[in-house]
Amino acid sequence: PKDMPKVYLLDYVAGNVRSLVNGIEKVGYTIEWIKSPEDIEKADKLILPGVGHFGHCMTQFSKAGYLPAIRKHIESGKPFMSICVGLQVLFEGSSESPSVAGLGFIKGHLDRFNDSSKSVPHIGWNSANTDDKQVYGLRPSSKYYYVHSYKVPYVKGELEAQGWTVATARYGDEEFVGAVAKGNILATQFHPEKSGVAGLRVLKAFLDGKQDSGVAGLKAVQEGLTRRVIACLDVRTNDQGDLVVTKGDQYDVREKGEGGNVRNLGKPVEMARNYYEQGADEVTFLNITSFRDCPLADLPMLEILRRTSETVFVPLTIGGGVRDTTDTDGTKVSALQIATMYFKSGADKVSIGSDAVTAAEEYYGAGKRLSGKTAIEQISQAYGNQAVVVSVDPKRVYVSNASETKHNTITTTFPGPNGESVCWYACTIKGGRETRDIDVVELTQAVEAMGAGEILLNCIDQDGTNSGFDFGLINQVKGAVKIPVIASSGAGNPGHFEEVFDQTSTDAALGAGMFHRGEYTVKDVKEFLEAKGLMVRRFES
Ligand code: 1PR
Repeated sequence: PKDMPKVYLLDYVAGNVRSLVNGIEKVGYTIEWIKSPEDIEKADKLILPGVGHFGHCMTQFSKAGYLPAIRKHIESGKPFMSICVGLQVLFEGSSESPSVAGLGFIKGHLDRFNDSSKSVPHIGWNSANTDDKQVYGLRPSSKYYYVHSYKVPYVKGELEAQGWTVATARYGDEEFVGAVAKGNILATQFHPEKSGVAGLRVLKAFLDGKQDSGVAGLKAVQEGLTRRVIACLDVRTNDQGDLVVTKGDQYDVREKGEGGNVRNLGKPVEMARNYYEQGADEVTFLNITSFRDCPLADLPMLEILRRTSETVFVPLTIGGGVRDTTDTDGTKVSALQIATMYFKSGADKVSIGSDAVTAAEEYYGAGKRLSGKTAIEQISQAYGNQAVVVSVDPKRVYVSNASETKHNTITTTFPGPNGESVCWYACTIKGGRETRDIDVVELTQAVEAMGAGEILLNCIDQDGTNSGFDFGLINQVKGAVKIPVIASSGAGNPGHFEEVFDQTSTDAALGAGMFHRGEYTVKDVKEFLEAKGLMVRRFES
């Protein structure tokens, strides 16, 4: 695409910039990477992608000598856009890194969301409400994808007095800045490249220089964070060697009967795209075999991510095999290196299963001391907590009463084989094949301390049963941690999604089999929730 107009992107970030590149190309522009401060002078339109930590981001800029060139670009009046941490560094400072000064283009400081009554990080689809102003394609009826723990509190009139137009969002009782614009500058706390068609519209409006292209004069139809609905694809090679989407019953993915084949429910890239077009708020791929016989650089999952991120503009999570390992040629490869390959290929988050359980056991073994060496710690330090999901595969262990075990028990509505009503949830590894002596409360608290940003909470007993989620399990984990929890396993119809949002305080809900078998679409679920008065993001085309 040589004849397309160019956009310059600063090449400093870790994290997923592939989606931003894909988004920019999708709206008709081409990318040029800035590799040194001198390159910035060549830029007409400059974009600062932003992922991760405030202090880390500022330090990277200043070490590489970018700060004067960025300032000069902004002051020259040439188009400048910054995203997420890119917005944050335009302010004076952040409580995330109190000793590091921001660029100070905008007066104000960031602080952390209050987690006393809500999950932090703030993850999901929220508004960017511009009131009576038009701002680069923003619409009050649209929702945009946010993922962050720190925010600029919104105080009416303060930024406006400095000449900024502000778009706001609300999380619980906190109102914060979703986007700001003035003259040549647009900065968004949300990720336009992950916000579906609504986000691409903002990118295009910026690149086309159409500041006054939004919809004004309306209040956001409904303010606040929407109910997140996630589609999950378990992927593995079948007996013919093809990579297929499969789905187990209680983790058994083979057809019943003699010589049962691995269930083949379709092709990963096509299915992900369908779910995106039905309105899935995120798509998760779990590589449930680890493709051990192939060099890591050729992992088939990498190609799946690259192709999916070309057409799916919502967050992508990839799990399976994220751990320190040895490559086919004998070289050692760290979990962080594997995660890096996934992020470069278009993933926004990696999900860690078995390795998280082992790490938690070691954490308790060492008297709750962090080693700094676990995959969770290393990946969250490099890419931010929001990039690390821990996938939990628990199984019920029934006891006749709570005093029989040292583990955290609940009273369950699913009676045991001898009519027991008390159980604890044992964590498993290796796809449920091995049960460990650690419960879900212990595990999730340990991984939260290590820096995990979200919990993907499966339940082996419910998986593939289409009989609904395990509310007792979900509430037990929600009561144990502050990070968001995704409820998984057992969804069989749209009503189950309504129930889980009603009966638990889960932050998101995930379905697999009911979508793959074509029984219901993601759109059916969203429409059902909306009819019941729950706020959802509608797919825009
Ligand atoms: O241990 O870091 O290599 O990660 C392996 C990952 O693969 C883990 O996230 C683990 O949950 C997953 N996994 C391993 N084996 C299986 C299997 O099914 N044999 N699948 C498996 C887990 C469970 C859910 C499923 C929900 C919803 N899949 O993700 O999608 O239960 O299903 P439903 O709505 O149809 O009930 P590592």
